[in-house]
Amino acid sequence: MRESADHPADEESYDPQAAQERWLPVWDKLALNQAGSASDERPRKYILDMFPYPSGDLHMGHAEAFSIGDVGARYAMMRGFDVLHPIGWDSFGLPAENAAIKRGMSPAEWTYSNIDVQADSFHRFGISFDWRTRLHTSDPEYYRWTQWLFLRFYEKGLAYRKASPVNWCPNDQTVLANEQVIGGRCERCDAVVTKRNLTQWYFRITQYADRLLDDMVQLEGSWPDRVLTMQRNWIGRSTGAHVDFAIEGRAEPVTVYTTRPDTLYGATFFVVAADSALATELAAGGGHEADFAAYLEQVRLATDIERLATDRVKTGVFLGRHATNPVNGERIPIYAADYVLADYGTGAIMAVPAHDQRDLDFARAFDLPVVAVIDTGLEDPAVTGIATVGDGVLVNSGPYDGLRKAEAIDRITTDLVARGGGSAAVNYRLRDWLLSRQRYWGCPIPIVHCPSCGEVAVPDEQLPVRLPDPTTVDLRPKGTSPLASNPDWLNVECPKCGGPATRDADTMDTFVDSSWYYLRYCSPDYSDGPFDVEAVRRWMPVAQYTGGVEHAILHLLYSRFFIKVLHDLGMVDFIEPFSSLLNQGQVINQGKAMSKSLGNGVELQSELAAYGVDAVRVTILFAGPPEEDIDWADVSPTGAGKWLARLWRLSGEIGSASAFSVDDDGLRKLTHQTIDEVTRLVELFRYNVAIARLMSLSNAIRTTVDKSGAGTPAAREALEALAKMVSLFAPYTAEELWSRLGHEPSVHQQSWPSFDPLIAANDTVTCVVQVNGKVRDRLEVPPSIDAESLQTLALASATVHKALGDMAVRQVISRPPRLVNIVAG
Ligand code: ANZ
Ligand code: ZN
Repeated sequence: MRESADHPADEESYDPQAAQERWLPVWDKLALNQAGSASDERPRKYILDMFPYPSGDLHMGHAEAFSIGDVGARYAMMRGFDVLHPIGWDSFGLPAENAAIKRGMSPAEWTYSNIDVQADSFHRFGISFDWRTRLHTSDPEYYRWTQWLFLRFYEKGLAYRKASPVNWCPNDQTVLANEQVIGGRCERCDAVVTKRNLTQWYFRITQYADRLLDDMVQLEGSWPDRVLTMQRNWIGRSTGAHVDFAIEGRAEPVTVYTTRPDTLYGATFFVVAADSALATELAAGGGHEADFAAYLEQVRLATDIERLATDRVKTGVFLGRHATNPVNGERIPIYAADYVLADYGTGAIMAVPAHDQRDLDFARAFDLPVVAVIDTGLEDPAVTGIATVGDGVLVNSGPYDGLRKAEAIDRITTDLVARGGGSAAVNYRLRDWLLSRQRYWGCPIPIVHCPSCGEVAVPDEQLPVRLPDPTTVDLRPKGTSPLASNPDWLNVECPKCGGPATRDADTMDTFVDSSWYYLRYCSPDYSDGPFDVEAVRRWMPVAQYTGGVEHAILHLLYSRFFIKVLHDLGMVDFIEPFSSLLNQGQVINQGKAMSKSLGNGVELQSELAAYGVDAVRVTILFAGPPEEDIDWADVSPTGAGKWLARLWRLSGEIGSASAFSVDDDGLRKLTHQTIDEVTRLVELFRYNVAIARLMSLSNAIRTTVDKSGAGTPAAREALEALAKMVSLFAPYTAEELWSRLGHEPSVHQQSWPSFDPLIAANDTVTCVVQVNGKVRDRLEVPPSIDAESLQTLALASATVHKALGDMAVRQVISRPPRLVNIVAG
């Protein structure tokens, strides 16, 4: 960036901290950013950021995510939209409880003091929130409605209890959802996760599997493709058939789920999940009971992820029993093994070693026959040890020989159905949502267990079921809910019969809280329901949702599920909550995620203290497209600060000069071209390029001021437009400019600058950008562009970014207006 030798002293005179002190109280008084009322006639736009978890003060990741969201919100406001840009906290959760135990304070104290710190930081960071929306999911006024919603799900049969083997963290002493188990370990504490048989609450999300998949067509193009793919894979719909296998010595056949009924003639053995009830039943009387019992012990220690790993040595036990292959009458042995899961499909499979790698590995380990039934043109799997999974022609398959795979699937399924031995079937990888947690700091489940009435819902008028005072319960993890340790809280009258009963002592997964918070924001103080249906109708669905890709699966899937249920309950009239989604990248340092152990952490607060809010925001937004990671080692908050100081200096010169009559048509042209470009770039989320354009405009203003004087009307026009556009990225500096140009606050109440196509109409020239001699981009630029602006634009180009990859820029040769050559290596 350009150094201005003529005004060296002025650089120090812009004090960004003083600007913050000056404008924050003014903005508070003006009550900016408040969403309009029901009678507001402007078109509405709901801009949402994933709400924070109050783990401590804000960090660089928050700064990035919220800066990005803020640009969208501010832009919409300036474009005349009535904008809802709310803030709240996802304030229940295990870390608060663990921290509280460690520090000997209550989870509420820890949580709410962190929230206060974060709220204060957000306020100073200048994010355009409507603070009236502020909510905390751990407030009784909020969780009352989480409980109310749970009861509506319960009434619909969508919340139920069942006993099943669940993931158990022996350290945190709590159940974990599958997705909280990473590589067999607890996501939070890294302890090795085990299995336990427990009675737990579930939401029947599987009932919505098809709609969760099919409604994604609405999101195509406005959600990142990779998120849609992750959701699809998570739901994991597959189609195939159910096939019945007769079992010797058992009256009833056992059904298997297969996606490949065409391979039935190649089924040479049969496998049941070792931890299924069926395995225990079949093992009894088979003569291998002891082996089975020992094996089962070992299986209980493994997680599903380990069990399904293809590269794992296959283990299992023969149960001493046999099944009959329904198509050729062959007698095949039955094994129990852990690579078959108890809760997928039917928990039993026909094993086709020639065409399924896991079956083949098992067959080789146990010396079982391998019969290829699809000729794929590849070598015999029995010899190579590599199962052939592709298309081909049926062989060794009796009447079906010669058919192709797809045709064979149809024909064999039809024939099975005709004989009453099977049916077409659809299966999902998605499981029901396990929502109970055996911890204190969460939303209590509003159910009472009565010895005579069974499960009884707490009546709506008795909500919320409040958490007991933390000092009256034993918070230490012990495998049962801490809530159960307080008899005064636990023992209640049954709401139905009045007899002695006990409360359900589990609390809800915090993903329940976050599945509907965005609805509450529409009417945060509403007391007749979780949300005012009319307010939700006005604001929802969310126009722009910004947040981390770590929430690509669960939070988004659960929120989508909630909306579909609420739609079926007649409470909302749309079926997808978030019309458009943006996943920001991460802030990293020296090529690696920031971590304590690497010592490469960058503290947001110290960056803010050193450079001011605006320089940090501009640095983040200028670093690259919002989806990409930002390496803090590669960016320059100093450079951003210097640019802002230069703008500030221009505003002093232009603001105090009296206007002349001479003008500068070239600058006027550039101003209007810049407005046009920046408008388009902001709408495409190309904030970095937009900033680059604003930098070139500021260079041009400086040139005009130095050449023709600060009183040139075009210079004022340019800087006024610039102040408005910069307000998206650097709200304090923009306000300084606006006021030094002689206007009342606030620039944040101004409309987006208007663009005059007649003034902008121009002979632009095409500039070629090369990286190491290869053309990577073509830019339309004004013929009068200076070398430095051209270089900035070239370096901000997305295709140049991509071409550079990990290479460092060694030299930039900028030959305005037609060529930029970047040397990198
Ligand atoms: C025979 C077969 C032959 C299979 C073949 C595959 C290839 P997706 O697509 O994931 O739904 N399977 C069924 N239930 C299972 C369980 N509980 N645990 C582990 N594996 C199970 O996979 C369905 C396929 O996975 C089924 O089709 C079954 O193996 C296996 F050449 O049946 B297949
Ligand atoms: Zn009762």
